[in-house]
Amino acid sequence: MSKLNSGKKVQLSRRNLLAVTAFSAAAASLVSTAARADDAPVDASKLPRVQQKLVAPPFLPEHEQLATTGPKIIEVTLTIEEKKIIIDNDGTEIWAFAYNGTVPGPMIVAHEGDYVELTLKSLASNAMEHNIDFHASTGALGGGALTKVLPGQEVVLRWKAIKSGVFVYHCAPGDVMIPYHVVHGMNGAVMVLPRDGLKDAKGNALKYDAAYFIGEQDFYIPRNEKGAYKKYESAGEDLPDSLDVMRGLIPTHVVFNGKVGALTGDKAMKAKVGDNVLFIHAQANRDSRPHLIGGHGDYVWETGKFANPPEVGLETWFIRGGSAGAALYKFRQPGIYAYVNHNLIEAVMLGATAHVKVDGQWNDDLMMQVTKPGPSKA
Ligand SMILES: [Cu+2]
Repeated sequence: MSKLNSGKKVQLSRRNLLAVTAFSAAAASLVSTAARADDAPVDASKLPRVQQKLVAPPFLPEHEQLATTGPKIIEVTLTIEEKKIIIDNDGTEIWAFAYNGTVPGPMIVAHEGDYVELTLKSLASNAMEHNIDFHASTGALGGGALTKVLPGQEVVLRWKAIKSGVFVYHCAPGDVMIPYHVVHGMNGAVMVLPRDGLKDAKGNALKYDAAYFIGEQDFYIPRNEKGAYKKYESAGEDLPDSLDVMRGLIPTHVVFNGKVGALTGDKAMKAKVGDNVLFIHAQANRDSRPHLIGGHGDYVWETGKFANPPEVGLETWFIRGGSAGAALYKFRQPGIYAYVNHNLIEAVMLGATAHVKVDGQWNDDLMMQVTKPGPSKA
C-alpha cells in the first residue's frame, strides 16, 4: 500500500486478490509492446528530487524549457489561506480561498515524465475543508479525494505528468462548495512541457524569452438593498448570498490575477521588441477569449495541449471554462499593448484587461501615421 493511499486501505479478499493478480499479468503481457514509455512505472524512490520555489503570478518558477536530465520528482508546497482581498479600485472585498495567498494560485512547471509531489497545507486559522483537483494528473478526481485537508492539516500527493500542456488546478471539496471555492479564487495552473521543448507544426523548436501566467477569475459579489457590494466579517459568511448571485451566472467582476488592474500601469507585463513571449491563460470556471490588441498569437495552443500542433497567426483565441491555453507572440513594435478578454464588456466594464509594456524601436514599415489629424480637405 503506498503512502498516498494509507488512509484508505482497500480490503481485497484472497480470491479477488488472485483474480486481480492474474488479470494484471495477462494485461501486462498484452500491453508490454504497446506501452508508452511515459506510462511505464518507475521506481520513484530512485528518482532525483528537486524543490520548485513557486512564485506569485504572473511570473513562473525558474525552469528549463528543454529538460537536460531524466525524469525527476518536483516537490512543491501550496499553503491554503482564507483571506480577505480587494478586487477592484472601489474597495470591493471578498473572503478569497487562496493557494499560497494569491488569486490565481502559483504556476507549477514540470516536464512530461516528471512527478509532481505536492505538500498541501491548510492554515490552522482557516474555517473550511479544502483540497485540490489537478487536471494535469491521472487518477480519480484529479487527486481531490486524496487531498482533503481540514484547518491545521497537511497532506502529500504525488502524480506523474504523462500529458503535456497547460492545465488548470482547483479546489473541489464537493457539492456547491466546488463552484463556491473556485469563484472565490481557489484555482491555478500547471505547465507540463515536452521534454524536448515546444514545437511548431513542422517540428521546429519554439522558445520563449519570457512567460506570463494570466489567471482569469469571475467573481459574484452580493449586493445590499441599496445596490452596494456587501462586506462580510469572516470567510464563508457570504455563502448563501454568493450562491444566489452565482445561480444567475452573471459575474460582477471578471479580472486577471485577482483584481481589476492587477496587470496594468506600473504592474504591466514587460517585454522588448524581438522577444518571444508565452502567455498562459487559465479560466477554471467560465469561457474566455484572449486578444492582444495590436498583436497576434503567432503560435497558439488554444486547447493548451502541446501534443497538438499550434495554430498560427491568430487574432483571438478561445479558452474553454475549465482549461488553460498558451499563445506565443514575438513583439515587433514598442508601446503599451492591452491584453484583454475580447468580450469587451468584460474587458472594460468588469475588469478583464492587462497591459504589456514593450520597449524598443518603432517600425514605420509596419505602421505609421501618414498625416496627423487635421481639418477634412473635402
Ligand atoms: Cu477550497
